[in-house]
Amino acid sequence: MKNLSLAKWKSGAASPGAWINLPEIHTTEMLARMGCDWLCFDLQHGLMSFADLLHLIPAVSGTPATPLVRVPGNDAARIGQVLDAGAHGVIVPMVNTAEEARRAVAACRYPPAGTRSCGPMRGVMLDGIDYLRTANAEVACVVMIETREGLENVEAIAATPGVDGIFIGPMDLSLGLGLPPGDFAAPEFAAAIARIRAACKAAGCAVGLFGYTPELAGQALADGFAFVSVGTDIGFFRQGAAAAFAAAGGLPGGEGRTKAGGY
Ligand code: 3PY
Ligand code: MG
Repeated sequence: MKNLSLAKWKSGAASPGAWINLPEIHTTEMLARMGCDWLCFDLQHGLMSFADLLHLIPAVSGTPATPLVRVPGNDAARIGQVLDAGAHGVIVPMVNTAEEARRAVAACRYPPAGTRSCGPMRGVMLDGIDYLRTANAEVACVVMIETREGLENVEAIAATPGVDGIFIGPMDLSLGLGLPPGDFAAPEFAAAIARIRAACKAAGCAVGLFGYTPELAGQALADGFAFVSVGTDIGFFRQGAAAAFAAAGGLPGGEGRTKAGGY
């Protein structure tokens, strides 16, 4: 198994990705073929189940997009299941301490490096026994910093052996800092981002960001973030539909009744 996105994050090449919140095989496959470097299937907040994931990951096999999964929590059993289903990496939300980061890493690695149990259904189907030789180095373990406690411990979390990347959840982080939701211009928020970036740089781990708008995402990529989500399937649909109706003279009822924000 070769994780092309992880290699990019390490080399410093820009790695734009997209978030998948809907259990739709064909739109997922389309996005995977549009140049996304990676896709993240969201089992935490996305409108999909583990059973859906079993169909979504094969839909991107053979495309350039690396399949990642945001798991609902730091649960070794769930992390093992999504990796066995063919994810090349996990994004673990709400990691607050180095001990929690160690637990996430252990769940991603076979012994002696970790505690992952052996049963890689899709990995062995695609790569045979080679999967077991390569998985520990190629599976990406990404932990999310999105609370005040996580921020306070970010240096120790980033330095935890086996943490390949830190992904910033800007909405939870701004709420956790007591800022108005989405106030990404607040000085305290900017200072938090700078601290996380400095910790990642010192530890040599990649730093990623959930980009709430394509403009923020582009700025972050240009600014040196290793991996950034440019949008979500729901957001792309909403933005495309809004632009299409606007170009055709507007919606009969005005602007429409859905306000998905950055999601
Ligand atoms: C956040 O902004 O908190 C996220 O987790 C993005 O999905
Ligand atoms: Mg979050």
